[in-house]
Amino acid sequence: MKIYFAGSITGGRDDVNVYEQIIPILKNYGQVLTEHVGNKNMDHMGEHQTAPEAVYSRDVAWVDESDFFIAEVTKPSLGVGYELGYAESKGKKILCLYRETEGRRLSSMISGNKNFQTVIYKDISELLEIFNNFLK
Ligand code: 6IA
Repeated sequence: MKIYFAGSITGGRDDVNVYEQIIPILKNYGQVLTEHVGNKNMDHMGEHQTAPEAVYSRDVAWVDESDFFIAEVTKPSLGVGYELGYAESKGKKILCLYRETEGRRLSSMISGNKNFQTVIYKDISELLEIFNNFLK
């Protein structure tokens, strides 16, 4: 089972600690194609050595070959939004994870899309049950 995990990179690395905790949990279910998203050494400037065209083609190919698409959407990211639309167009099974944040709201383009399963959580410990149900 191949899982594409999406999280903000250029959009800001505020939640990298969260991504870093989620990825090992997902690895219990299958292969996570995008482990670098949780890599603290990759800052908001991304992979400096890799050309944007190469990042784009590789990531799109990974979405194509993934069985499940999971996005942590608390920190808004253009790239994650694009990937979500792309994954939807490819008929992927999609889960969005969002932590309620005071003074902010999740975009209606995510919360209002019936093709996305959107889950609001407070603590990483809640995700196990969510993944058990989603990754069937
Ligand atoms: O717009 P963002 O950068 O926040 O988009 C993040 C999402 O796009 C993640 O889910 C990744 O799958 C993908 N992504 C964006 N940039 C990269 C990247 N390096 N390396 C890997 N995946 C990425 C960016 C390098 C660039 C600054 C030259």
